[in-house]
Amino acid sequence: MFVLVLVAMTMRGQGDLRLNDREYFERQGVNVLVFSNSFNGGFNDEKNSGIEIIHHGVRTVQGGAVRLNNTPEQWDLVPTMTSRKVNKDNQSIEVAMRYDDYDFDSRVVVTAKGKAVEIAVWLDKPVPEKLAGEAGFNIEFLPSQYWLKTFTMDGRLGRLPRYATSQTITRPNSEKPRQFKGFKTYDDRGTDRFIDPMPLEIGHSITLATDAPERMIRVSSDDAELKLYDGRMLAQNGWFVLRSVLPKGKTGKVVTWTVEPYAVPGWIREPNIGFSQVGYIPEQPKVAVIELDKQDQPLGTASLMRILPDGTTEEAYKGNIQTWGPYFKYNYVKFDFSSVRQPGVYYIQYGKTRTNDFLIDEHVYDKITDATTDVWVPIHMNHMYVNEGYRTWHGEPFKEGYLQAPPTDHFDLHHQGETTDTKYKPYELIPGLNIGGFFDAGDFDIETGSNINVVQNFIRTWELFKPQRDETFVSQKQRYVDLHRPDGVPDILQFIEHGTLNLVAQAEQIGHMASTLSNSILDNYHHLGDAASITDGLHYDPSLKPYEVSADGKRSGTPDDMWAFTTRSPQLDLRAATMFAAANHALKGYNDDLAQRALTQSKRLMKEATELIAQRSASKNQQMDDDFSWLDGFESRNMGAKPDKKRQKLIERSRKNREELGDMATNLQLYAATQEKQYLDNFEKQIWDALELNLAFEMQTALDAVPYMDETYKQKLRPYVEKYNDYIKGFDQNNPYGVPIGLGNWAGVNMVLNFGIAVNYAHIYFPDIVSKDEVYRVANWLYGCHPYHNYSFVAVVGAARPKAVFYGNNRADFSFIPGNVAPGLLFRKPDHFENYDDWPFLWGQNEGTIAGNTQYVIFGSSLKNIVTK
Ligand SMILES: [Ca+2]
Ligand SMILES: [Ca+2]
Ligand SMILES: [Ca+2]
Repeated sequence: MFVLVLVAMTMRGQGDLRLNDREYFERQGVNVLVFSNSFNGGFNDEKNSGIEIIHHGVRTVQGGAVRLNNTPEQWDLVPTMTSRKVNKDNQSIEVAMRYDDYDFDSRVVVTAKGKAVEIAVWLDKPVPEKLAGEAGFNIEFLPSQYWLKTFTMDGRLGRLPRYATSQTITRPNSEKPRQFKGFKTYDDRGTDRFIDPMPLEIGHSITLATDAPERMIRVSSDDAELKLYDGRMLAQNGWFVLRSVLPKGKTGKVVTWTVEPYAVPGWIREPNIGFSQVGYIPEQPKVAVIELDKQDQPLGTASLMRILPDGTTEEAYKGNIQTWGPYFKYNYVKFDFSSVRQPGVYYIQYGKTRTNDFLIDEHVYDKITDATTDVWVPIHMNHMYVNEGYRTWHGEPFKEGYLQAPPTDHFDLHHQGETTDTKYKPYELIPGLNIGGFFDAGDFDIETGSNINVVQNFIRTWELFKPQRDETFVSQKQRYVDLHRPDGVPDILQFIEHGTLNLVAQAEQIGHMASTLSNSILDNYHHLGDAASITDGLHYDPSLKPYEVSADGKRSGTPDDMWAFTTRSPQLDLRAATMFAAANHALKGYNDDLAQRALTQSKRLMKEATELIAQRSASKNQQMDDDFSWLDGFESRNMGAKPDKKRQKLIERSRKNREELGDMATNLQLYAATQEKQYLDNFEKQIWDALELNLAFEMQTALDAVPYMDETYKQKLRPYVEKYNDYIKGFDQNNPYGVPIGLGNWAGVNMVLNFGIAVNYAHIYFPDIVSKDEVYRVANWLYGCHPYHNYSFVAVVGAARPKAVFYGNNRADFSFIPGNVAPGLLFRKPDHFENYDDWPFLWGQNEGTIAGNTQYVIFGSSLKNIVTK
């Protein structure tokens, strides 16, 4: 038996695709994943699911599934995976998927066949009549890795286009498969027809990237026609699509493909040397983390090379490589060159791999917040015209204001409940909301929760560090912002004012906080371009025909006005109350009128929300807490084992205290604003339980209180900070990079930034417990010491190699807005980290948000403060 097995093993080709322990097909250079990541439906097609191929380290293929469109867009229907069976004996994975909207089931079986996989689609019942000719098996290829590459289809040569310029037809809307919740991604301009792309090529055997071995892949089918499409014809974030339409009236094995990704013989992934692209100050720890292919043999040493002023180089330091070990799919080693302190220009040489150069210098962190505050933030100011030199970033958006949302569902995870909770009728204009506020990064709505965070983040920066920087002209009267034009007012104060203006208007006009001020129609939600052209600036008048304008030029029949989603959430009101109290404090002496309005709303909302929370059932509160935790990126909050009895008691007491006394962070801010001692007492009655319950999460609030408290408080906090220091150091064992790494569908820079800010504050107030060396952990990670590549996640001044593309509102230009902070590394199950730097469109890895980027301002300001001391 043993001999037979041995023979069988040797007969199986060296380097054939085989199912591994993580349930995907693997050979060196090729991973074929079959629904390790399934379509989750949140934002529908996120280009992250189905059958995926990681080809020589890059995820170049995804979306393998039965789909209902030639080139599916986001918001086209995605299948639900109803079962997934891994069969090691057959070397196959079978996935069943279903479209509930059409009562349509199918199965896909992927089987290893030598260096290829066979993909077969099985039907137990024929394709439903309504989908005949529409349902097909698709896979999608990453445009930025395939454009300008050659291909052959049945021997005919071609080159994949850099630009979307293939042919299309239009068809009646009645033939279009339903989109997500019945929304429409397109404005058909009254034609009642949708656009359908035509194939670039049709045949039975295609080889893509014949000129690039690392991307070369062959797909053939005897029983079905292969059609190649360009998904960018409908949407800038589309991919190249290869598909076979499922035959009508047939059951059984209806489509069979053979897919063979080419593997470069002897290929080993190039080491990824993670280091800070911003550089290092002389005294700080300097440790590069080197990510290695598991087939790679670690070297014994690496060198730090110095570039001399005459252009020659010398070896500044040679040191041993230390092993960290495996983490997910790669192996990690470290190179510590902390002993090098001489200012200069350096690079790291590890075997044949040489990094780009970086600085060691006293001043490397001096400008780390400038691009964010001078450029990124002002560009995201809503309801303003924003100019920079010769360029207009956007005109004044949403001049027609916001209408009361009717009870409705939404495409950006908002919904308006049964009642509006306001005095306004559905579609009625709510006056005064088109003022202030910040765009939600990749889209142009006002997410109230994020805007609250923005104002709070600026206030924290202002109160602690008082940055006087003035590089921005802001005129609320002219509704005009001009970059790089000082106007005598510190920019941070103007940003606090701008955010507060919108939020106070919400509280005053609506009576409580709106969950969001957002698009009413999907076809302008995905807008890319000038924000001022999203709506027509005219009030919607349903008595006019679509696209018709009234004689006085003030109203139109185009239903494009934005909506206010007003379902009342006392939790959100509480958060607003906290922020308003702080805003009062910050704005006093600069804009006294706004400061007073903020305080009035703070006290009212605090009282009403606390009463409302007490009224509503505990289970409902929990539900809402969960809803908001997603927005904040605080998923970790709800993680952990089922609480024991003692913990359960603590939770009960905390909830009761919160109901009676109000949120503790709110109380702290109210104290800061009013100096009324009762707020401080309310805070102190809650903070210790909170620290017992969730030290990592609550440490920041505890530290925020230090400036207002006496020495006794600080002494009582000491043991918690000691525990927190253990928590910080624990990350050295958790992963090679020493920071919390998120594994969610959003890459989680918020979590890393929260951690970084808390560490910085802990060091500022307790330098004898949390040492200065700890404050560089998050800086290193952000500026390039992380998996996948070593580019700075922040488009920061000083970085030698910042990321080149972000999911900002200019993403269709494959560009970015200076100062942006990417979420970072997107984790794809079961073991792949990713951050595309040639493809901006995946929000989970490349979208900088207003909350995250202003958190970064606090982080950067506190780091600068520590370093320059
Ligand atoms: Ca949004
Ligand atoms: Ca200014
Ligand atoms: Ca309008």
